[in-house]
Amino acid sequence: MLTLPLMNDTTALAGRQALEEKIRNRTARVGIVGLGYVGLPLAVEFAKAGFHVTGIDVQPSKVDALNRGESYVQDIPTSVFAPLVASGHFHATTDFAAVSSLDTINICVPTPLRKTKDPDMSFIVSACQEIAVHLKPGTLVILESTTYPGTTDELVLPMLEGPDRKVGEQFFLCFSPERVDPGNPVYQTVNIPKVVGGITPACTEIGALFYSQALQTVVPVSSTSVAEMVKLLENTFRMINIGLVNEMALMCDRMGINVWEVIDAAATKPFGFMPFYPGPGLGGHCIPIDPFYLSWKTKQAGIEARFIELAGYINGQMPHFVVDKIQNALNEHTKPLRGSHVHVLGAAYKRNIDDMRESPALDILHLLHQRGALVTYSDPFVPTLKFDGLDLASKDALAESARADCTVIVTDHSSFDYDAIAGGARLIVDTRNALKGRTGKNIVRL
Ligand code: SAJ
Repeated sequence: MLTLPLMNDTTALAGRQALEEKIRNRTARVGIVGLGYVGLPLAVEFAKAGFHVTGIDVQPSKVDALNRGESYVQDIPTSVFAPLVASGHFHATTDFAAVSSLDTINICVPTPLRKTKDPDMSFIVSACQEIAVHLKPGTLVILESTTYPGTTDELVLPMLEGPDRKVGEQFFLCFSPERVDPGNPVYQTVNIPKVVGGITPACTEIGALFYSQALQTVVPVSSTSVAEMVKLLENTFRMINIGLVNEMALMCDRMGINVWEVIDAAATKPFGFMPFYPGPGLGGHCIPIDPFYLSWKTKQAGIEARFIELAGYINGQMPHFVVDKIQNALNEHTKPLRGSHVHVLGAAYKRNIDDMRESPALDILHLLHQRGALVTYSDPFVPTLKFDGLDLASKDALAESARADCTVIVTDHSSFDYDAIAGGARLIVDTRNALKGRTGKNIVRL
């Protein structure tokens, strides 16, 4: 007489084989939860590969725009997206009941930090609560949101597993770090190697099979924790090296050495060195945030992430350093900061994009305003700005720089005419070396 476990094994194997077949012949119904700068490009790649993709988002305005064939993500032109909607390869909904008809689900929701620098897992938890209600047997679930090692195993798995839903048998669970670099002209979702690790070997194999249908390179790893840690190493590496060069900038400033020249010369070393550049602070939704997911978790494991804490402190000090530099530069022109007109060039957190998240420009504008300066700004990607109760509109860069007592380059958008600006500005503080080798009594560099 067959015992139940054998029966279950057979059923589970059949379920796995059925899912693999649907993935291979691209009849699997793909679901993407969270249609932002990560989820939408991923949805587009699978729709392009011939899958039927259902996007699920909690914001009706996003769902409505997408169902009209309109893309709001910089890297996905509407001209590319609209045909996928028209052909029926993509549709969006706010209704998680759609999960019951899906074979694969990628979770691409935000993982911000709370004010206390603790991870905010609320987006992942609410997505998993909704998925758990509708998840059908034989489904592949992949978490992509950047998070601390152990999240998939300790938080997501218990929310999805149940008495008749065992991971690796009745459903499959992986972690795969998102590596989207918004605005990158060379690396986009399709050609960025995709790391994926599962709770069980079967999960990893199915996760790798899934991504290989739409993406060029897949990198399977042995567990979800390894995959979670890969992403944190990548971005912690970046954050700490930026902290290092920012500290070098502080040292060089004190010693009267041009840090930009030092870095450019060091970068001639063809091995064993990778240039990073000082700046006005650390912005964005990844680099300033992700490392603190790691340090929060390591604290629980009883080990201090000292490099992360130190780099976080140094990077966090850069806006103050920049405003002190502005104040000292004005002082050299016998002008107090209070009452002086300071014009900020560039508000977004990095060049040639419109993203304001964690932008150091906001810290600099706040500090200038707090110290009594009259602040204006120019940013072709950011038409209006609200801070400290002020409601500013972007001004013409050339005209306003010529009027201001001091102009400060905070974000070096390519569209600024730096020669003309430097030629017309009374005083210019360059925090990005945007003026390169240009010299002049009116130019002060970080
Ligand atoms: N920054 C510096 N000095 C540097 C590099 C960056 O001050 O040498 C500043 C930027 O101005 C910005 C912040 O750091 O304020 C973050 O810049 P970023 O170039 O790291 O750009 P992000 O935030 O878009 O980071 C993304 C990340 N991608 C993912 O997490 C998937 C990161 O892993 C990429 O390495 C990075 O893009 C990239 O290389 O452009």
